[in-house]
Amino acid sequence: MQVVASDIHRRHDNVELSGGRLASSSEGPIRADIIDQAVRAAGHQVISPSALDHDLLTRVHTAEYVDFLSTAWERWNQRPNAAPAAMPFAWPSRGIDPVRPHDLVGQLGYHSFAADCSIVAGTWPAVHEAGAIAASAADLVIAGSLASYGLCRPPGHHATADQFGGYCYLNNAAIAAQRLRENGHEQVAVLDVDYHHGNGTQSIFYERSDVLTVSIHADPIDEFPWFVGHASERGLDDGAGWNVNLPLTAGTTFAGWCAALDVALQRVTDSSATALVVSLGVDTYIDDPLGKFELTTPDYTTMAARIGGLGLPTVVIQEGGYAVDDIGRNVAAFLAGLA
Ligand code: SP5
Ligand code: ZN
Repeated sequence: MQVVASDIHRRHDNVELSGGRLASSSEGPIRADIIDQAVRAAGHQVISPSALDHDLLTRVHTAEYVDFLSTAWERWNQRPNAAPAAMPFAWPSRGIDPVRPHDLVGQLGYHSFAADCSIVAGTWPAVHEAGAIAASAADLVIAGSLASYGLCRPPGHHATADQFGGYCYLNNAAIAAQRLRENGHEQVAVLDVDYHHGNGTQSIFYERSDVLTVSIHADPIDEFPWFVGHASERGLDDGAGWNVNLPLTAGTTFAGWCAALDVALQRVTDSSATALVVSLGVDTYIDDPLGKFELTTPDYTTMAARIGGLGLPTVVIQEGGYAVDDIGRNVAAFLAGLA
């Protein structure tokens, strides 16, 4: 399978607020480096991305947000005694439509929903490159490949049209889906198998019927992103019926997970999609430090074979997965099942 990857991700190496302390992020450069090694060892061909089309980016994210993200570090670093990571400490109040503040710190809160993310000097180049990787992976499928894999880092599925959070800044899977939509695929489906709910992808396509969004994830009543991801969220207006959430409880094994996959695959089939984007998080792994599901390495091969059984051209986009010792073999196991 063709893999799109880049070393530029290494420039994004930041901190997160975790358990009341600032700590080195669980979403570190080592993740993508280990995946890169594993896919090369498995014999996949690795290519570099093409330049990202700025207009495509601003059809997924607001121009205001893209402008904010691309300049936030520079603006932060001009402040006296600037810390090495830009972070918000206040967010919009519930029930009040927020006015966008002028001040950078206010804008950091306006454009985010969680403090597991911070912006460092290399964040923008890395997140922009991840977006380019997603678009290029979609281009491979548009050009006729049956499957491609975008080794995106940082991940993207939590990022909404104008907010970062959950280690995500630009929504790579949404960029891939939008690219497919604009190049011959009238109906696209996004299947999110990351442990966490894909709130950003849901939000971006919530009022659209041309992109079906389906997410299998830990029930937000017990897990990040806490406030979104319930089964009752089904889409709005034109998008009514075009979002499917399949929340599962802690301790879910592959058998339980597969029951949700059956529902997800049936809905994708019913949508008449001609192309599929998979948001591949391997934080469903039994030893993942952030997740509480119990999938094993061979389960990823079975999962991918079942997804491949749809017979749809498929763009796989890397999302989470924090058991770094096993992340390479878990991703390789998935790609082997799809091939
Ligand atoms: C893409 C993705 O999987 N994002 C997940 C974001 C979850 N962020 C909050 C996690 C808080 C866990 N803090 C414990 C860190 C242990 N090193
Ligand atoms: Zn996750």
